[in-house]
Amino acid sequence: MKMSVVGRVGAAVLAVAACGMLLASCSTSEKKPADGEKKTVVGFSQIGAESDWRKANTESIKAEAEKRGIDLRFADAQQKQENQIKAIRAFIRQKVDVIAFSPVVESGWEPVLQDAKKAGIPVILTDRAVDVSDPSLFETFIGSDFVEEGRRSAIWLAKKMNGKANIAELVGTPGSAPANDRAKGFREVIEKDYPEMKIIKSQTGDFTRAKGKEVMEAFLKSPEGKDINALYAHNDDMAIGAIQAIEEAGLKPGKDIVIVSIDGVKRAFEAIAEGKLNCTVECNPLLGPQLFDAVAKLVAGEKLPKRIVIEEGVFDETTAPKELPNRKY
Ligand code: GYE
Repeated sequence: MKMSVVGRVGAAVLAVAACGMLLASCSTSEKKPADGEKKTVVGFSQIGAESDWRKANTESIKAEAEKRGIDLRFADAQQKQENQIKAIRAFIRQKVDVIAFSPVVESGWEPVLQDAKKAGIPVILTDRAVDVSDPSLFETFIGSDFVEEGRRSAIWLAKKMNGKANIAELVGTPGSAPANDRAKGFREVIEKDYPEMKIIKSQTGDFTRAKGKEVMEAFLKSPEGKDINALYAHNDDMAIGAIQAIEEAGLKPGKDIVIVSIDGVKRAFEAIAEGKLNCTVECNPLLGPQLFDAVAKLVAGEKLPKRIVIEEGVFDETTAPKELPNRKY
């Protein structure tokens, strides 16, 4: 599009003004409360510490709360939904200003969310979604598009394998949004476009390194083990565990078995540099700033969009080395 000089100057002025407004609104929401001023109280129920992704996510949330002078009540559920429900009930009793949580599985949240609604406490979902019939039970869901991550993994792998592979799949925590959606997006692509890309083994490794290793060992020992030439792991930690199992079986990860996983944690970039992992599809855990921007808006009485999607990329042998030094998690 052509623009006159005046038009360009006008646009620049507008852009500067818009930036100024953005900065102004940022500085208000990021401002620490003055002495004696009431702090915003946020109850956050975290899933656990199952992966490097989760640890980076927790750090981001705690650091951002600290930076903004939020009174953060943080509870670690050790991977159990019942512990998350207990924590949310405790936040309701404490009359916190906002409840936020990352739901370990998708179903079973209706009763506790209704209690929060009755108490008039707004709820923000971070990272993982819930399956509820009443969308008014939460204000917004801030997180990645896991179906798209599954599609990206399949597209990358199909290209690398020239459309033909016997794939082993390490699935995330059963019933969790990322496990459901990453399985779905991957299948959607191979079923539509790549009839010779076949998933010959699929089992959960619960998003942990130890389980990823254990399940990969079992895959390799199974009758179909010798046919596996590709691995799709729903997160990097399971891929790292599987790499160990592949090496212990006398095979070369990254060569005999081509591996794609999701998250993009630093350890995955290192494994790509070592030639043991082939590709990581990014899933950004640094959700603290967006979470507390949303909290500030709720406290100010503003309405939030129902969905806040995180932008992310794909890194393989050709692009990962350049990104490694910049990696923050
Ligand atoms: O991919 C995995 C973690 O919910 C997106 O949970 C998150 C997933 C992430 O344990 O590493």
